[in-house]
Amino acid sequence: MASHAHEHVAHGAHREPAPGDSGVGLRLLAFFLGIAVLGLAIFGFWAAVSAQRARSDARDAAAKAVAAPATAQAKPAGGMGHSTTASTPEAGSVATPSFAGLAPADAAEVAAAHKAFAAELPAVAAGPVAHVNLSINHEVMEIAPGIKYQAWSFRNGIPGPVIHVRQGQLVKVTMTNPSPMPHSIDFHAARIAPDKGFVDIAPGEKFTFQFRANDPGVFMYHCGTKPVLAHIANGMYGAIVVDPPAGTLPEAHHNYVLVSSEWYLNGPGLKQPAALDTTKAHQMTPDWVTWNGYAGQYVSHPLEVHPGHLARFYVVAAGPSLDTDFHIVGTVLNRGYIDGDVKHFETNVQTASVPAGGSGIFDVKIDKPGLYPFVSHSFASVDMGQVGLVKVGDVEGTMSH
Ligand SMILES: [Cu+2]
Repeated sequence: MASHAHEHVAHGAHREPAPGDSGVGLRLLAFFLGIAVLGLAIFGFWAAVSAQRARSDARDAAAKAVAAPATAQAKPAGGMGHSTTASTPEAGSVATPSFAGLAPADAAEVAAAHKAFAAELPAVAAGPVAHVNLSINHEVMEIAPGIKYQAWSFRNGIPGPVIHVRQGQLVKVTMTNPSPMPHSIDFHAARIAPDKGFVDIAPGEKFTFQFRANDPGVFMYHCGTKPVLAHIANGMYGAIVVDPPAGTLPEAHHNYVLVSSEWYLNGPGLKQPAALDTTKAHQMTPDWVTWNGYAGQYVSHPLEVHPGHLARFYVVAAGPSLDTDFHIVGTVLNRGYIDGDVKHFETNVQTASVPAGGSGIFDVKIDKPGLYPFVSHSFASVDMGQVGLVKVGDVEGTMSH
């Protein structure tokens, strides 16, 4: 009975038209169609005017670019480097050509001699407080065999040092800035007012702040000084691993940290160091894409794993702008802790999306000895250097340490 009453009310509420209402319905329809036609006419007029305007803007921009190509390119950073960091390049600026894949004649020897960034997760900080000391550097770094870049870093190397702490530990960060411009540090692992913790540190100054690492997982840290795009693109990023209590994750035999990032060059970087091409960075058309800051370094120096042992990969996509589609060729990831959420995981993952500014923890056991490439399955990134090898067991076929 109650249901009948309900039905009745519902019916009334919907006001379905009675047969005699059809004339009213048609008039309403005609009215709304009339409004729609008028709207389309107005939109059409607006679109035509906009297109006309866009064409004329494009002509102006093209004329400017042709007239003054020199202003369109970022200048080498040199001392201050401010000229390379404009967040908004001049309207109509054009990117330098692609320098992807350039290599000197002795690239293979250079790659073999390069000391690979240590991907092994360092030991966890002991005691109740984890002290993190960072000193900003402006320095020329190699980002691919024979390719030099005017980089900014947190401590002699790109990415910055891997920080490894326990959940609940206090992280005390001391940062000095001997460089000629302001820098800062933004920890994605921290819950802290950014205007208190992530402040700009002036040249010559020292700054200390602390936060409690209450959220377990793996997180990005980076310089947050404007323009952030330039500070990240120049190398100011790293990873912090916050261990959950023992037993939360299965015990892994191998722990590797991989930070992906892309590089936008205003020159080849072969003879002279390249610097940032802001236009390329805006267009997200990198020249190089890397694991731990150097193209292909784990092809010549593979990450070693024992057959059948659990290997864990902590992956952070530093960007500044591209995501990483983590994939290991020849296997399936047993578990994917998406964005480093240690409480939940997906099983049997072929490719895991790691967003720029995000992360993932990936567990895999590989039984059969061999060489297994790890990539971002966005294959343009592979061509630009984002490939390494997992060497399972004692196998031949690549250069060793
Ligand atoms: Cu910075």
